[in-house]
Amino acid sequence: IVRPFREIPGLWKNGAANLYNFWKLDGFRNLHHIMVQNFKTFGPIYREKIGYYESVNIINPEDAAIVFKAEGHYPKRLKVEAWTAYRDYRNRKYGVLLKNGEDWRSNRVILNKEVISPKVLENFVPLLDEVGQDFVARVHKKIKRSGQNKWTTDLSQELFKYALESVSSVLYGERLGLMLDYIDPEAQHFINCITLMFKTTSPMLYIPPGLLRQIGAKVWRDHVEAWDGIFNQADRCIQNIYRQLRQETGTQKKYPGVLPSLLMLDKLSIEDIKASITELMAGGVDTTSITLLWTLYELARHPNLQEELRAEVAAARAESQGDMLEMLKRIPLVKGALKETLRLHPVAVSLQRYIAEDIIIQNYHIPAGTLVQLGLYAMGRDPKVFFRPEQYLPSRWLRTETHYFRSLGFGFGPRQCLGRRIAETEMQLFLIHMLENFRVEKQRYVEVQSTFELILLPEKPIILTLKPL
Ligand code: HEM
Ligand code: 2DC
Repeated sequence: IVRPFREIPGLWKNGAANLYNFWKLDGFRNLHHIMVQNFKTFGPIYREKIGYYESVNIINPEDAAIVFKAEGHYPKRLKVEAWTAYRDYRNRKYGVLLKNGEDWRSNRVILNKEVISPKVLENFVPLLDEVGQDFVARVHKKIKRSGQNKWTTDLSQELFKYALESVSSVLYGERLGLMLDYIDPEAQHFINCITLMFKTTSPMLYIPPGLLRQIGAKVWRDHVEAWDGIFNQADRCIQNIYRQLRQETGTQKKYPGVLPSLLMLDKLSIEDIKASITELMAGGVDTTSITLLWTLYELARHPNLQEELRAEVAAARAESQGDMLEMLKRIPLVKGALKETLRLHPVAVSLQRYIAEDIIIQNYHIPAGTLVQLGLYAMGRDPKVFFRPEQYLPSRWLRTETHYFRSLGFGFGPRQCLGRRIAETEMQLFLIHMLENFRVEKQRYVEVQSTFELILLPEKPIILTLKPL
């Protein structure tokens, strides 16, 4: 017999009291650990209310499958109110990230063709490969300058620049020049604004931004400043391309980039294009760079695995004879490593959907309209889901274990990450070039945990040593 919704275990009766406890546990930075703890206490399903934010939480892949099958025609995830509040405040349009319903679908269909369909890969690969090569050249230079035949550093700033250079080259078909010694201070400001934007978002998941704005709270002011910086820089890039495009005559054969393609296609309004391009540019920095940093960290901790990956890359290089598109088809273990990184160190602590129809999970009835969250971080570390979850084993993605609804780092279905192809290609090319050029080592034995700043980040700097092969 199916049990009713109100019998789902958990703390959902007093949102204010729960928010207070959450704050005492430093939940703003520990959301991922709190979720793991809640699944331990309540089992594979629990209901929760923190402040005004109410949800049902699940951890099993089979239950995730039920949720995604009930996501309906217009899948909707948790509304990040801080982000919509900023746009409403500044009278800016929502892009694909924040749109919903038919407006979302019609924009997304057009963007899919230019950003995530398999056919765009051949356009992206040469652009991203060039950035990868430049990154490696930059590291070689740093090593030379050190005079020690190695470079020991916290790579995060370098990786932010790599990620922004990569996503910009694809979006605008142009280089920003961030792999050079002296970079545009505006670009550095943009990078800082994205980090600040994420950091100031997390408290506003639980405390309404409208309220914080009324009382003139610092987080709201910082958040506005951060988005202002992001939009100003994106506007400059977009205007620049727009101007060039109007001056150009005749058609070139070369792939012009996502933005020029969208402008020439003329299916979305300029305002819609601007809104989504800005989101893509902002979404393309911290996500891939942090995932790459975690991957290098894991490779430094597992030297034998690192050699295995290097061998795979060398073989792929030999077999594909310089054809990068071919090479990318021959590196399953590198791809497994990236999946393994996202399993243990996901960017998104959870995936969420407002379900479109009633469903039954763990024998509980859940009515249509409920916000259901899959605890992605908790699932990745659950021994019932992954054999020896504490081990970093890229080969688990090759065969043996079942993969059914287990590889969800980029979300699922028509609402999955729009930047997925860019992210995957950019990260694969990065690892190829790094493995071909350097050995990655780590100083001492230090465990680095995650901290939640809307996305999950390393709680302290990760210091790595790069040595030429
Ligand atoms: C959405 C993860 C990189 C742009 C998402 C979602 C996840 C995610 C989990 C929500 C999906 C869902 O609800 O099913 C990641 C990870 C990345 C990454 C793990 C890298 C390792 C990027 C990049 C871009 C980007 C590079 C831009 C170039 C977006 C956008 C959405 C999104 C625009 C919203 C799509 C929509 O609502 O239709 N991402 N992302 N992401 N991501 Fe990413
Ligand atoms: C954060 O409880 C935790 O890809 C919340 O590139 C639920 C939640 C909702 C939406 C998620 C967010 C979490 C994490 C960051 C995500 C976001 C949707 C898109 C965004 C996953 C899990 C991200 C990083 C985008 C950001 C693009 C933006 C900056 C323009």
